[in-house]
Amino acid sequence: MYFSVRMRASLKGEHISGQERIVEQKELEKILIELYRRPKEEWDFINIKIEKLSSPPEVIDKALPVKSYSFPDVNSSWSFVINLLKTYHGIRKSLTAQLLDKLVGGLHPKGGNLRGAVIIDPSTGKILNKNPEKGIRTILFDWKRRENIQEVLLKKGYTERTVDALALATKNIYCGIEIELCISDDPSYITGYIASKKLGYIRITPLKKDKTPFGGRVYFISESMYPKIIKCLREKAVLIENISNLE
Ligand code: PML
Repeated sequence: MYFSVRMRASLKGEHISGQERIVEQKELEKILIELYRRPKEEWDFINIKIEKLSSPPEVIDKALPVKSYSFPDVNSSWSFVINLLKTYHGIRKSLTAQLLDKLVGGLHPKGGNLRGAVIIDPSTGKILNKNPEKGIRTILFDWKRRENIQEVLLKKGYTERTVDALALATKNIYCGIEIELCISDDPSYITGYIASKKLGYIRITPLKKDKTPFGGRVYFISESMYPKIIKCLREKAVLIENISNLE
């Protein structure tokens, strides 16, 4: 029997920390304490939600392969992303440039960050979210043996954010998202990534200037796939067994 456990913490209405876990019943109490202790910053609200899964999660053998690139400045990183998406996915350069600009300026139509992703059809540039003020969130994903994976990734110099983002991106691509583009909304975390089946998980530093309080996620999918993919992102529970090659 498996359970989904989700934690989110905030301070004065501002999101500060969140995490997704999928665990067996015997681990439940331990994980609840872990999640309760996870927010490093001060919070005034924490929500920990436990849900029994109606069927066992799908197991994905391997996460996306990881590569890391570092550039002297944000402009060079952006050119790299724009060229990569043009070469491998035929995405118009002007569309990627516009989305990168939006990410670092805040994706919410009324200003600020959007909880969840903006969904874009790459051929038209159209925003597919039914309610543009609500982002689409990927939920129900985790590593099968999170502690081992985390230990390996941290030893190799990756961060706890990579542990979570690599699992999330792996589920996204499994559900049929063509490309994910992510810039952290943490002002001090300037590494972001693009993920796709063709490219794997490509980490890029710096994708924004230090102290920029904005970021978020863009998912590229063709409009006809929208219902099927959103259902998978929200309803399909997946556990990832292992990491692929790391660079
Ligand atoms: C990485 O270091 O692999 C990139 C992680 C981006 C995380 C986005 C976030 O959680 O804010």
